[in-house]
Amino acid sequence: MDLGAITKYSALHAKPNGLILQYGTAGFRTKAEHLDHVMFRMGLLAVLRSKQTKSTIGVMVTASHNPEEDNGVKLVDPLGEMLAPSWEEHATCLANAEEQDMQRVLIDISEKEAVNLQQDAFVVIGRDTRPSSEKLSQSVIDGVTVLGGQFHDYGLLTTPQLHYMVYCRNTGGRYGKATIEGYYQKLSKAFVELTKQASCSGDEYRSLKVDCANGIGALKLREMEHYFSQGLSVQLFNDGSKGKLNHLCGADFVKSHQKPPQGMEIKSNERCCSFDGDADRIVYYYHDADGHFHLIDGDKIATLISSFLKELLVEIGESLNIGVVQTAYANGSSTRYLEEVMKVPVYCTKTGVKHLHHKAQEFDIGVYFEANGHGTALFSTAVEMKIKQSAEQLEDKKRKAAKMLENIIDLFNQAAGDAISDMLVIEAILALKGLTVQQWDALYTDLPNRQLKVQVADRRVISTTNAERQAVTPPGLQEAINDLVKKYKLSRAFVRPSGTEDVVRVYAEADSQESADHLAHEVSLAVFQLAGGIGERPQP
Ligand code: G16
Repeated sequence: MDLGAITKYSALHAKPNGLILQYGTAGFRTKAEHLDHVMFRMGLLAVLRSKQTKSTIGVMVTASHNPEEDNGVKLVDPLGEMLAPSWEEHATCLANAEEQDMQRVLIDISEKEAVNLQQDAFVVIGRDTRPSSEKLSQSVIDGVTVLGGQFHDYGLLTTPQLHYMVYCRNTGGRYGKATIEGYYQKLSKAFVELTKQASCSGDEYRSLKVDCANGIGALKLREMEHYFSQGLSVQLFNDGSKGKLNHLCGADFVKSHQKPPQGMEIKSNERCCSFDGDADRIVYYYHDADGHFHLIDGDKIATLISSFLKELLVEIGESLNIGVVQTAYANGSSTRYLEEVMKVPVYCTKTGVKHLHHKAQEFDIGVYFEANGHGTALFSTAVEMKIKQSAEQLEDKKRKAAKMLENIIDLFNQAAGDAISDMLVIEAILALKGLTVQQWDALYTDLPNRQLKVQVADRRVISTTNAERQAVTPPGLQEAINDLVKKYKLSRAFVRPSGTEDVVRVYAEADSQESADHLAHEVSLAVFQLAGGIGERPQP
């Protein structure tokens, strides 16, 4: 380690005095102007992690669903997963070290993690379309090079594409080719193979409107569309040509406001979807004949996918264990439907893909989705091998189902939730099953719900337990929520500090929209009073 060079370069990426940041739900996120030092230091950390794991590590510069002025960074571990928890702690220590302590912290991490500093390191970097991203990714590169790491800068990528690249590189190409072409070809080939089997391939199944949140998803979908156009034609909206990133559009806006994005004209019963700013989330929606808006969120996506996978397994004659993983935000109706109608075990974890992904790995087939549209399906290596064999050996009808499953496995991005990959999976399933968007929506009826945000002086005063469904601190808050919930039928509410924005999130559901709205508002007031609310009191 050339400590002199590190000190010299670090001074060029100096930390603002007193700024403390936390590696949160999906890495560091805050105003872009506060992140230069964090980027440089994450470049350093990625090199150490690469040396330790003897693998390629990814660094993604994005703040996903956050406003355009924000930015963020997260590290991607060898198999395309989120960074291991102990390294998240190192990331927080390194990002917050004052200049004079940087060297000591770097040495401490290397010693604690037994990093062989002589080992080579390789880091791949991707970034979203935010105006600040290019310069910030250059700071990551500075960090990588000053510690002697090699790197490949992929430039503009969706977050899940970077996860895919890391996974491919560390599995000797078995998962796919670590190029953007490789990604397009792998997914499109599987999609076209699947849709060829669909008996319902009329216009209704062939066209889809996509709101790209004015983000990277538009660029990448445009590059990719001709690869799969045989099976699907996409019409892009909010493609970044005029609007602001995530502003009044995108998956987070549509899900939290329960209304369509601006900039998209929707005819009745037309199938539409929205990506978020870095294309790792997707939600679907449509307007019915009476002009009512219907949202199909991550819970219904998980239901569609897991029921299709279950049907294929029955046809093949395999009894494998499928599990569905959700978070506290999952609509009560979805959990009930999965458990009682589909007879699939459902598990609840804390918010954050890393928690869901980890749990889903426990099953032969693990389907995980957050209600906000972030998710994918994971298949164990044994399952993948078994299905490949079945696709070659079984007799006709079973072989066809096994072949389908083989293609579905290829179509999922198993490294991370991926809006493009999920969109193609959903479109293929709808076409194969001959389901309209209304029929899909009718699987069950969501309980009316509402999500709100509350500003407090320090959101860390709220701590939770039981997969974030209960507040432990501040004292009295959970009791207040319990009392409020009792006032409404079929109701449930919880609060948790966001890991990506400086807010406390409030979720409530009940038997009517009015009740859900009231309950969410009352819980917001309780948070404001008991957890140090700042600014204006929450308004109904
Ligand atoms: C990130 C995480 C998601 C999480 C979301 C909101 O999404 O990857 O798992 O649901 O933040 O997290 P929080 O409620 O803690 O702010 P994205 O799409 O912004 O990367």
